Amino acid sequence: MDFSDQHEAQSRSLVGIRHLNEAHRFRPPAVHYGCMLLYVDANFASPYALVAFVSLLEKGLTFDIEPLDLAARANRGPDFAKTSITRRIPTLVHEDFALSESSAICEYIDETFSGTRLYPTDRRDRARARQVQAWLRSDLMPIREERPTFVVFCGATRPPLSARAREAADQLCSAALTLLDGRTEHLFGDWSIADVDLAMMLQRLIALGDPVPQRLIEYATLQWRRPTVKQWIHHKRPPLREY
Ligand SMILES: N[C@@H](CCC(=O)N[C@@H](CS)C(=O)NCC(=O)O)C(=O)O
Repeated sequence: MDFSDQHEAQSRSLVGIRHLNEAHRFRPPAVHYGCMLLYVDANFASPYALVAFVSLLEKGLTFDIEPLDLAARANRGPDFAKTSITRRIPTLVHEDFALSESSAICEYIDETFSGTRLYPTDRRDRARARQVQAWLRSDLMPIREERPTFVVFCGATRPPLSARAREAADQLCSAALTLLDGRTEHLFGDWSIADVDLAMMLQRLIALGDPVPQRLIEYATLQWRRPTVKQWIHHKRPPLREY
C-alpha cells in the first residue's frame, strides 16, 4: 500500500466516508503528515470553508475534500455528527483529530505545519488579525443576510441593500480603510489569512455593484488574484441550491 492508498484507507476508516473522487484531491504529498480531509459545502460558497481550504493550500498540504449538500441537511445526519461536534462546515479531519470553526482550523494549521505563515509573526499584528476574523464572524449581520456569498461564487442576485445593510456596509468600509491605512497590498505587510476574510466580506458588496471605495475594490481584487484563493473561486460547482 503506498502513501496515497494508506491515506485513503485512513480517511475512510476514520470518518466512514465514501471513496473520495480523484477530482477532489489536491497535490501529491511531499512529506508524510497523516491523512487530511476537509468537509466543505457542496456549492463551494461557504466563506468559512474558503479560509480553511486556502490555509491548507498555502501550506502546500495534500488533502481530500468531502462536499456536503447543506440544502439537503447532509451535515445533520448521524455520520457527520460522529465527526463534527457542532455539525458545521468547515470541519477538518487530521489523522484522528476533527476540528470545526474556521478560525480555529486556520490557527491549528498554522501551528502544525511549516510553509507560508497564515498569521503575522508580530504579536500585536497577530492579535489584530484574530480581531478582524472574530469581528467578521460576529458582526455585520445585515451584509451577511442580504449579500450571502452565493452572490460572489454562484451568480445569485439580490435586491438593493436595506438601510440597515447600507449602514453595516459603511461600517465595514470605514473599518477596512482604517485597517489598510499606510499599508499597500495586505493588512499586515505580508499576506495573512485575515486578508482573505476581509476581502471576502468586501466581495459580497462588490459582486452586485454596491458602493465600495476604489481603494477597497483594488484591495479585494488583488486578494482574489491569489492562486490559492483562485482555486476556490474556480472550483467546479453544481447548480445552486441555497441553504
Ligand atoms: N463560525 C463558524 C461558522 C460556520 C458556518 O456557519 N457554517 C455553515 C455553512 S457557511 C454551516 O455549517 N451551515 C449548516 C448548518 O449550520 O446546519 C466558522 O467560522 O466555521
